[in-house]
Amino acid sequence: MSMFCYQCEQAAQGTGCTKIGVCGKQPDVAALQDLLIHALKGVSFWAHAARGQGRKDQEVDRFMLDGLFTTVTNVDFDAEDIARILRRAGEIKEKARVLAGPVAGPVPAAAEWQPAANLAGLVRQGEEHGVQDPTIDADVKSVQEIVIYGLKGYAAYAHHALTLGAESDEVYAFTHQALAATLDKSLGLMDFVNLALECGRINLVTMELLSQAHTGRYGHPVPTPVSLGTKQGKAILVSGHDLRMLEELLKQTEGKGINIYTHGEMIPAHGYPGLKKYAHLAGNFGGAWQDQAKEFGNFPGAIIFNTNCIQRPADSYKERLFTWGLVQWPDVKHIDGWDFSSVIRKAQELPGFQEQPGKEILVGFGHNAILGVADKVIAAVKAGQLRHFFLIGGCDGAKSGRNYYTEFAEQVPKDCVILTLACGKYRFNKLDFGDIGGIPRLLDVGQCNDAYSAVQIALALANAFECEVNDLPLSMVLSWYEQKACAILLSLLYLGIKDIRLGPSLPAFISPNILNVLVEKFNIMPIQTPDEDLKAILG
Ligand code: SF4
Ligand code: SF3
Repeated sequence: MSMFCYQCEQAAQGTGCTKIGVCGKQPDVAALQDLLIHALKGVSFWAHAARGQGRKDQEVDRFMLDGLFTTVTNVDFDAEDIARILRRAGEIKEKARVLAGPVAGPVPAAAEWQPAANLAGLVRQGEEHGVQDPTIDADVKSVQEIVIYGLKGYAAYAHHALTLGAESDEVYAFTHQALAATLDKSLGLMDFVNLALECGRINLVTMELLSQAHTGRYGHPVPTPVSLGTKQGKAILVSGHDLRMLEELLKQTEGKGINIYTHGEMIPAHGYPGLKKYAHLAGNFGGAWQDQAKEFGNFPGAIIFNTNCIQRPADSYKERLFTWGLVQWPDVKHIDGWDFSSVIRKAQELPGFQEQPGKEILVGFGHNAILGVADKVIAAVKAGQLRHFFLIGGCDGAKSGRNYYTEFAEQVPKDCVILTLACGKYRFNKLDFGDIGGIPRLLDVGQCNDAYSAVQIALALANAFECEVNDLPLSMVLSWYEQKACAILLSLLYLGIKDIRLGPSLPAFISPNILNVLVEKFNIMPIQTPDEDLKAILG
């Protein structure tokens, strides 16, 4: 059985995974995910038509977030679970069809799709609806996929926002419009280019919604030291991006002698007043996601994933591993809903940590915290003490070429400040960078979705210096891995940001012609060596 997937930076040979995913995705799961995208296009065909007549449905809209997020890299590896979502997609599509009523013109096959009766049948259907489609022009296909990956990316953020009770009709309307557009044979390249930029705008809307949901519930992040050491006591490790899930776990473990540790993209949680107030939010454990298999064996407690990036669990910790939300791995215990008692029981059975003091690193430099010291920052720039800002951020990953980001950060001259976000920061966030007149040289803005915060910082600086963002002494050196990074990149392009350096390699789904357009219009460029890039930026 073969497959084809090229949606992430790990795509085999830089072109696509064809036998098994480098991420561990099996061909049957790949086929089911392809079928899910096909099914979602069908749902959106009807939902978009219904919206044209002023009718919409909350269940249909919200289902789109679940469906799209399920297909993001390193989220759901469980064929049975995706089959369940597909059966649900069949029901939701019928609901949307009734909502739309009769439509003029041809009805595409995706809108007529019915789920096969069993898993094997669904896999066969999926194989007929793979990503590759020789009937579509290569450049159109490339931009269609860019749009779809952008949708997947912001669906993850919209999903987190919804967990906190925030949602936006604009996001749902665009999701349906864009997916329905991929079925419309009358549309051409420029239509999809415009949809891609609009996808970037909608991702900004979504990231803002999520940022407001986070700060509304937990307050604005404040600069906070995070311990890399351990506290005496039982332990639970939380990995992923979902702060609400962490909050519920903190509540349910209060006073039980269990300490909660953050992993990967959960580290910004320590900066939020509404989360740091829990004394048993003890510290951060391990590096970025790709190190989990070698690190989790050393964690003497229960471990739970609430979003990507999960990897094939090693036997050394599989039995104490849990998933929550949309994350699933075959034979790993899944928590449905908000009752974490089985995770707590597991932590209580395990030895936990001895006290081991460790280094502390600083988090919590969201836009509110940075803009709070904007006067100091601006004065330092005007006095020539602060020469340049570098935003070095994005996803981490397993490729050796990612050492670039460590070396780059180390080589940034002492009179420059580094802003960082997302899990790529683990390449350098434990190094000492010192400060410039009290301003730390490494400012951790937060999770990948806090790219919204970074944009706010850039806009405020541009305002203070009465210039455009592109004219600021600011350079973006980004790393990408999965589809949330695609959504963020589209947002930056929508904002007209130029000269972005992107690595460790360029996406396989960008066709040569589309790459030329990106280079011409936005001067986007692949990373070279830290030395060459720093020279090019600073002169
Ligand atoms: Fe390969 Fe990435 Fe697709 Fe996994 S998500 S199959 S690693 S391209
Ligand atoms: Fe990392 Fe998976 Fe993308 Fe939120 S945790 S940035 S890769």
